[in-house]
Amino acid sequence: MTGSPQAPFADRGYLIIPGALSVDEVSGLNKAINRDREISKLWQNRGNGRHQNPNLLITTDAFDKTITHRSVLPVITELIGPDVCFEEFSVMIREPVVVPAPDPNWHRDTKHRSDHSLALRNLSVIYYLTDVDETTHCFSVVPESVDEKRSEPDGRDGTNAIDLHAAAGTAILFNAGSIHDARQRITSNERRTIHIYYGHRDQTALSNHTIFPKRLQKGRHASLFDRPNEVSERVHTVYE
Ligand SMILES: O=C(O)CCC(=O)C(=O)O
Repeated sequence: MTGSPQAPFADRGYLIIPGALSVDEVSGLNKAINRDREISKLWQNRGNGRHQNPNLLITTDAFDKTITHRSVLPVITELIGPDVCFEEFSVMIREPVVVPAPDPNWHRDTKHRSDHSLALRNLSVIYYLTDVDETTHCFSVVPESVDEKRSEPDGRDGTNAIDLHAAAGTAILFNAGSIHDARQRITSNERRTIHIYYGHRDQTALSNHTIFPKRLQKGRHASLFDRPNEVSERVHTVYE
């Protein structure tokens, strides 16, 4: 990406990186999802046609590169700071919808961090793995400036949400404290996405959704994984 990521983040709390993943990478990841769906019992049916697996990293290493990808990690590190750490990983599939699509359930995933220059407690990356436009489900987010975030807003009004349409391979980086949800549409297309969360090493873990595989704590980006959540610590102790 060109230009500093700070300005769009300060201004509206998100930015878009088109072509973050190549066509070949997208294709490889979709094949890995197809394989995983055949063998894994870790997929959760979350209702309304939403299927999600927060533990794909357990059954395959095919997604490791998306967490540390050269097109996003330097940007994430610049936004969060050098104490950035990994928090959570999942893959989501939203099925086609033939009946009137459910309304969005506007929400904020986390609080803000008022002592951070961008009020960032947690940052989320969404990779689109299928093309997303006005005929498909899309991710939708309410722009909110850093000054608004510093006042720790708690509202859940999605009236001003922006629908983000982009090609497969696009990465969306957003402040997880922003108001957002999926905008579901009547569509014959499945939408596939990867959702990754990052935070600060000095704060408590965001969740216990994802077990961190030990291999990630040994690689080139080991420091990103050196503040595991509680469930990962327990698993590592048991299987030491
Ligand atoms: O599916 C989407 O586009 C949004 C999902 C979401 O809101 C979330 O995971 O918190």
